[in-house]
Amino acid sequence: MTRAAIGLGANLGDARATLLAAADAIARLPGVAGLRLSPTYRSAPQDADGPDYANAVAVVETTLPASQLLGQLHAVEQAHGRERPYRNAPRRLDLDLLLYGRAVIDEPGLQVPHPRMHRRAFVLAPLVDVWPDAEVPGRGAARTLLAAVSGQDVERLPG
Ligand code: PH2
Ligand code: MG
Ligand code: MG
Repeated sequence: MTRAAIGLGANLGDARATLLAAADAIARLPGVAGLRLSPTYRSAPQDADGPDYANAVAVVETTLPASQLLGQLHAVEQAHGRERPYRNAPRRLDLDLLLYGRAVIDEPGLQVPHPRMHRRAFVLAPLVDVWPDAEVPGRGAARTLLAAVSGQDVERLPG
């Protein structure tokens, strides 16, 4: 079993409902167990445009290899009508494989840890909620990284 962290994001449609439905779909994947979902956060798009985002992080235990887990995440994105008209376009659902244990993977289409997660409060805040001692290989403790980006505007939504 490997512990993996998955970033969920959406800024089109009923973003919060989509994140919950996506987490449910991930929890039901064969080879995935014990999903824990963070609270949802609202933030302005970073390096992107469009409406504000809803973001959350799910932590799972999985027997799937990282590449297969990513393939399954892409299938869940597709099932929620994900389109990719241009890079960082507004989207109904974005699922990113953030961490896969302590693995460092750099293959076309599969980079773990996610190459920009260490500087994004909208990833680190929900990650620390569900995996307080998470380590980002090569970058350090998620909690320390979060403190370094505390100036970013992210708001934890109630409920
Ligand atoms: N995702 C991006 C680019 N910018 N900004 C926020 N606030 N939330 C995101 O999920 C996000 C983003 C590319 O995936
Ligand atoms: Mg993303
Ligand atoms: Mg993505």
